[in-house]
Amino acid sequence: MKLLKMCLVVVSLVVLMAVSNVAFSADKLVVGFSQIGAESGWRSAETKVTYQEADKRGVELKFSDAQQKQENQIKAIRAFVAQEVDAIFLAPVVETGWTTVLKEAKEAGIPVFLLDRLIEDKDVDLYTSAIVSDQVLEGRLAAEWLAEATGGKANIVELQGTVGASVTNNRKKGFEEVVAQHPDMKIIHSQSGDFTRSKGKEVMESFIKAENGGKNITAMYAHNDDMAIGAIQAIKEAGLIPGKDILVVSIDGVPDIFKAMADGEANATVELTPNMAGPALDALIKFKADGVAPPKVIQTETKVYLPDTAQAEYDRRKELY
Ligand code: GZL
Repeated sequence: MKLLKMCLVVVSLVVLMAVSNVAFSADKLVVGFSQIGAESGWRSAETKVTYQEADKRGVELKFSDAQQKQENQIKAIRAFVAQEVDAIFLAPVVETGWTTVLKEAKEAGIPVFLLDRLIEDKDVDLYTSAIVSDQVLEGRLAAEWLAEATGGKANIVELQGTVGASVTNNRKKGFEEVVAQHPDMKIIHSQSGDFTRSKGKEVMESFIKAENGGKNITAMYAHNDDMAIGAIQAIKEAGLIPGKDILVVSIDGVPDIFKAMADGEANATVELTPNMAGPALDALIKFKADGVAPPKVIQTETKVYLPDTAQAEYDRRKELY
């Protein structure tokens, strides 16, 4: 009899452990993150911060690097659907081409959160929330700084981000809106550098070549700091002084642009936080807990930084990136 009781106790304990384990594992959220790639310092920082934010919240992250290819992002999303993740985070490399695959995620009952870029308005019902900055404002602030710095008189060359990306269209739109208010500010060249340092340098070299060795260029506006850093190299190799002969304004706020500003080679940057995942995870956890949909857009902060705080900002940020 005693042996029977002992067996019953052991069996109950085993069952209890199994149930609690299932309950525990069921509590651990699993998020599939389709990341664009590692094209810039900012993008790599976003990935690093996403892992940190997921760890803080006990969320399991399944990560996919698309190497800037939309077809790889689409494959990753399908894989996440097949793995029945609790949610999908997507940084969409371009605005269009998502309808079919996001419908598959929706039909599977998996909420999609967009990070740092948007998709076309017609698909607005295919994602739960977008965590993005005000990218039009970023372009406006860059142009307002430049108008102030040049007294509203400048021949500007523009290094655009990835063709077809929402952020490229928005940063261009904001910048042009302000330039249009100043008859003596002109964008004399504008071309994509695809958000990379190497392409930014290459395109800037072509602008310099087309404009009398760069002597006709007053300022360079880059949609991100990495292209600006590549352009700075091209300006120096042309025998000109970046930050002086050609003013440099860009967006992101990565450590190396603060280093360039501290060295007098860049003039202004508009900060973009790499922490899009924190607000996204908080919205997801709340959504899972109470079923209340988060706002369609969760907007992150924007701030302009100038050389006066550059060294301190560089010292502070170099650990974070
Ligand atoms: C902007 C983000 C951009 C960064 C670049 O939200 O999508 O992509 O500004 C990155 O550095 O390549």
